[in-house]
Amino acid sequence: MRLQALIFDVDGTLADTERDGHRPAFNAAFAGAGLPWRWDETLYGDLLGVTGGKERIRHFAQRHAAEFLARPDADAAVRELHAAKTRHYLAHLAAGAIPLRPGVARLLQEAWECGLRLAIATTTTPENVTQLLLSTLGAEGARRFEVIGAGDVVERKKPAPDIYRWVLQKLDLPAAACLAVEDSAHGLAASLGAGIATVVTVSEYTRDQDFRGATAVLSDLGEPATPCVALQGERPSGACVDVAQLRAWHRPQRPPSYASDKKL
Ligand code: XBP
Ligand code: MG
Repeated sequence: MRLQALIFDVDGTLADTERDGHRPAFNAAFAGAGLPWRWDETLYGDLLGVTGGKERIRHFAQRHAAEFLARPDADAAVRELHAAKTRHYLAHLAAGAIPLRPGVARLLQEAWECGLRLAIATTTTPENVTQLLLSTLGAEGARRFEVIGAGDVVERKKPAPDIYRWVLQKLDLPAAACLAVEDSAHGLAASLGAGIATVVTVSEYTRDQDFRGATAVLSDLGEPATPCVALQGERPSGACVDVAQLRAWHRPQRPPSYASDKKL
C-alpha cells in the first residue's frame, strides 16, 4: 500500500521542547503555588518516563510530597498546577523561544507539496501543539495538519497505542498507509503498537533508549548542509530524510520481479 500520510510526534520530534520549555514551565507553576519543588535537568529526565504533565506531577508527588496528594482537593490541585504550567509554557512558545528541529520544516513543506496528508499524535496538551505550530510554521503551516491527536483525547497515553489509533481513525486510513516520526521509546511503542512503521529522531533525553523495531534511528531529519547521522536500522541514501527516502523505507518488500525469478 502506498504511503499516504505522515504522523508526527511533537515533544522531542518537531522541536526540543522538554529541557528548556516544559521543564521551566513546571518549575514556574510550582513557584507560583508556593511549593518548594524544583525539577532540575537530571530529575526531569527521569520524570519523562511518565508521559502527560498531570500524570508526571502526580508521580513526583507520590514519591516526594505525599502530603500534597493527601489533601481532599488533590485532584483539583494537580489540575490547577498543570493549568498554570501550561500558561507558562504557552507564553514561552508565543515568544518564539523554541525552534523546530533540523529538517522538520523542510520535510513538512515537501510532504505537503507531494500531497501527503499530515497529522499529529502527541501526549502533550492540545493548546501546546497549536501554539508551537503557529509560532514556528505560521497559520498556513499549522492548517496543513489535518488531524491533531493530543493529550486527554484518549484515556491511555503513550506508550499505549491509543493516540495513534485515534489519529488513524480520524484520517480514515489503515496503519499500512502511514509512517510515524517519533523521538522516544514510549512513542515508538505507541506507534508500533498501532501497527505504524516508524522513523525515530533521537532527542537529548532519549538517545540511549531502546528503539528496536524502528525502521530507522537517526540523529535528526537532517538538512542538505548538515547531514543526519544514521544510528540504527536503515541508512538514508542522502544527507537528509526527504519524501523519496520515506517512500523507499515505507514500501513493503517488493516481490521478486518476474524477469528475475523466471527460469531462463
Ligand atoms: C511528551 C509528553 C508531554 C510533555 C508535557 O509528549 O509526555 O507530557 O512532556 O506536556 P510527546 P503536557 O512526546 O508525545 O509529544 O504537560 O501538556 O503533558
Ligand atoms: Mg516525543
